[in-house]
Amino acid sequence: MGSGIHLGDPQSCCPTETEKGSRMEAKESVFRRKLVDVHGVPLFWSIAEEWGQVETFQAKPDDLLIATYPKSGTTWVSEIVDMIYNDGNVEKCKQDAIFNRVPFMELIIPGMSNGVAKLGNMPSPRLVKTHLPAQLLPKSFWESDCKIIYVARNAKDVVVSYYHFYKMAKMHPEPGNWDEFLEKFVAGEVAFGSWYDHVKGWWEKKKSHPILYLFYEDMKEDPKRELQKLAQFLEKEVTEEEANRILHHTSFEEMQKNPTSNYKMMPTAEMDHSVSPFMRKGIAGDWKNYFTVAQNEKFDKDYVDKMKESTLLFRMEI
Ligand code: PPS
Repeated sequence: MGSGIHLGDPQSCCPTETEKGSRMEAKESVFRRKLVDVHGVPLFWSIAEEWGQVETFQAKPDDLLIATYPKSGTTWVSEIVDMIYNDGNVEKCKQDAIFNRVPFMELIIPGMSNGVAKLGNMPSPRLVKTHLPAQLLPKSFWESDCKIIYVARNAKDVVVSYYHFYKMAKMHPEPGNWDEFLEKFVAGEVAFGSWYDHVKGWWEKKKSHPILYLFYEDMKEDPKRELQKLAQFLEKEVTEEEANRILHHTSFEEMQKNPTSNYKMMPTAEMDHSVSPFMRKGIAGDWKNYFTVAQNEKFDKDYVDKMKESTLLFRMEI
């Protein structure tokens, strides 16, 4: 199913004023649209329209999937894994933006981005990013027995990070104010659905599939230990010297100033860093600067209820 939205040929020169106007209109119409339900999960309208392409995505046995709920450390772990794959060679990793080295599989924005097509043109072994909940993952990943890394982050820091991201990344609907966004998050009415279902769903899948389940807070606490876990899972030798180089290159400070990892190579129309930078704070516990006492109490009460049947434990600070 096509969307019918065409942004024109980016190569063509000298558009007339009318063409310029209609391009702008088309561009604007891509953004800030309502989420659309796909099998019970709210997704960007264009992913929903092109769901057939995503569902039939052909994974290969040597694909490595990095799965996360949004704002949980996807970019961080992607950069670490890419460094491991490239034997700690910083220059190789700096050859392209992280969103090209680790394509976002299901992200389809007409005329702008198509993760399925991007991956189709990529040589193996491929690194693949997804935010899909486990039940929506294309079945070829399970059939091909792909290795999967899942990164989870505590819900309170996720919602704060997501609120800022909603404001700067225009594929999302308008977030409303902080209180309104928090309500939507708790109700699972945000892109990629319920955080609670996401982390629990992938935790369950771990029982039957090779999944390395990592926590953002553990990575903050002891990045070297978590790097070793990653290397072991990927069956890659990482020397002490390589490990130190990887840890330096993937520190928040380095990634924040690296244009190939800080998302500044993304068009401003899609992500406006002047509203809020993608690499915002990179800490655990920032939620304390946003939650009021009343919001926190309400959130905690609901959290206990939603997470009561799970053995998953999160640290809200370190
Ligand atoms: S996305 O858009 O869902 O793929 O975002 P994602 O990469 O999952 O999450 C973005 C948050 O991760 C922080 N980040 C880091 N924290 C610590 N160290 C490093 N190296 C690092 N890289 C990215 C980033 O700052 C976002 O969190 P907040 O809390 O907004 O700062």
